[in-house]
Amino acid sequence: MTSGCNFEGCTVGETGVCALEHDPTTCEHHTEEATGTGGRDVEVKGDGGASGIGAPVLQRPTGSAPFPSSHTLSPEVVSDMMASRYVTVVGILGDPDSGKTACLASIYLLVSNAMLEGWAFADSRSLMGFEDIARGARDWNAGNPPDQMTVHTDMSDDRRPGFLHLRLVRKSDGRRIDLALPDLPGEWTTKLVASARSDRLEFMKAAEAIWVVLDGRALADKERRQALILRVGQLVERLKIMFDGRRPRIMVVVTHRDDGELVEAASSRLAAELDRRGIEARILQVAPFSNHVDVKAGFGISDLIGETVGVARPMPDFWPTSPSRDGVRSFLGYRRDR
Ligand SMILES: Nc1nc2c(ncn2[C@@H]2O[C@H](COP(=O)(O)OP(=O)(O)OP(=O)(O)O)[C@@H](O)[C@H]2O)c(=O)[nH]1
Ligand SMILES: [Mg+2]
Repeated sequence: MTSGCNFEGCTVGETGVCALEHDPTTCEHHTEEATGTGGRDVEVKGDGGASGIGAPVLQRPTGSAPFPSSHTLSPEVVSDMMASRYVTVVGILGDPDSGKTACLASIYLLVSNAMLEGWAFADSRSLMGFEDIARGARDWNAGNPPDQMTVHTDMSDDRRPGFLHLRLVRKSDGRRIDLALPDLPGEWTTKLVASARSDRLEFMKAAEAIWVVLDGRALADKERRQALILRVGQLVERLKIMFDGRRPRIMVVVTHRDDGELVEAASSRLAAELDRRGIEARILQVAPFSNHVDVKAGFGISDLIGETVGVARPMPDFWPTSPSRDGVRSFLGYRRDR
């Protein structure tokens, strides 16, 4: 006897076919169990048992969620990207409030408005990360810009950097470049200078360029200038130890260009300090944002990108043509004169 029927051997509950070839609904052996819902359904429910009610309808996936929890990319994601294409990793150092995040927000705002001179947007794997840092600059109050375009950077994980990714196309030659730009808190730099803490800056060993971001207002101020220049000297000493030989290109990025051009006294002392430490570095003045009409927001940013990527090496002539000369057995003579 099975469900739906009390006749020995009848499987109408499972198969819907009556062993006595009766109409299952009128058969005398038919039992209530099979009516309405049908015996098969009853059996299926029986599998799950009463405990199946309210249980999850989908099985839990075995792998972890593919989306990163933060809007920036983890070093592992950047490393995977580097396995498949050439990525220019940039190390961005500088004291708190020097303008590191402002530079990144400005790059994003310029490129997203097609205003980054010489460059066009191609892709980004961290658009939400860029949105997060650029959002402050959009919150204008009745036509007045916010007091702070960007806010102090806080890391969700104080041990690992978070990266922003941007793929740009250089308009002059169509070259595509992938940039991995970390938005680090200024404390990481102060700790590196003060106590040589460099474990969380390990990623910089893969960096092609390092931006040392300085607040232009501190350089302009005679009282603060010397202390800042000395700290830059100490920072480059730390970098020399970290890199031990092969050093990425170092660029000194001076923000707040909108408050005035870097005075000669400041730039020459800064250059002398770098020279004294045996470091070759370009000094670039930028204004990611601007409070003055005569200097446009985004001043110097496209130069900063150009300098970071470096000059394109000229391609060697793959198959140089040489003019044919009469009376010379060119085939036999080929390469003899090279
Ligand atoms: N007008 C003007 N404001 C700037 C410039 N550079 C940075 N700022 C502002 O200075 C403030 C500090 O800049 P941030 O980029 O947040 O500084 P940070 O180096 O990222 O600081 P931490 O995250 O604390 O390490 C922000 O309000 C910026 O909008 C600039 O060139 N001109
Ligand atoms: Mg910041």
